Amino acid sequence: MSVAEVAFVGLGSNLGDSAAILRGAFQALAALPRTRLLRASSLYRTPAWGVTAQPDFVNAAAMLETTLTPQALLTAMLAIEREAGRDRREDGSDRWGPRTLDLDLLLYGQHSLDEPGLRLPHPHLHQRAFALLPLLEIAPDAQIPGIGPAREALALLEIGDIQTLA
Ligand code: PH2
Ligand code: MG
Ligand code: MG
Repeated sequence: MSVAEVAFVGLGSNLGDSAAILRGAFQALAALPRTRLLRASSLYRTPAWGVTAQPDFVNAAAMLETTLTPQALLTAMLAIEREAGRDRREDGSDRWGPRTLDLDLLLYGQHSLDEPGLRLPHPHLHQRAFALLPLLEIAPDAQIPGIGPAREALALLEIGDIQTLA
């Protein structure tokens, strides 16, 4: 039996009823084996980052305690994405495009990992206000391995027009 770790998952959606999809995703994360949902952030409306010519996203973050390995947790997250109707193209050409549900493993304890399909901490976390803002809501002292305090990473960014959903 592996030790329990605290992991953070970033949730995002910009296709369909994104708020309802994210609420369903929190429930699905809470129902994972060997996993407890410790905290769920508010939902945030955020302008698309990267490929900007697409609808606004709804983003959020979840704090989990889990004894799943990061690989097993990621596999379970991909199944939740599929359940929510996420249709990944074989060639990955929709990687930055609109999606019903995107679950990203942001942090897994203080582990660093570089495997195909699984990099920890999430390689873009420190550059993305849409991920850092919900993360800091539920974990104000979060540390990003190799980077530093999440709070300091956010302070370097342009937050832009991010709003909490009522
Ligand atoms: N996800 C992306 C690319 N751009 N922008 C926002 N605001 N929110 C996201 O979740 C997001 C994005 C790739 O996964
Ligand atoms: Mg993503
Ligand atoms: Mg993803």
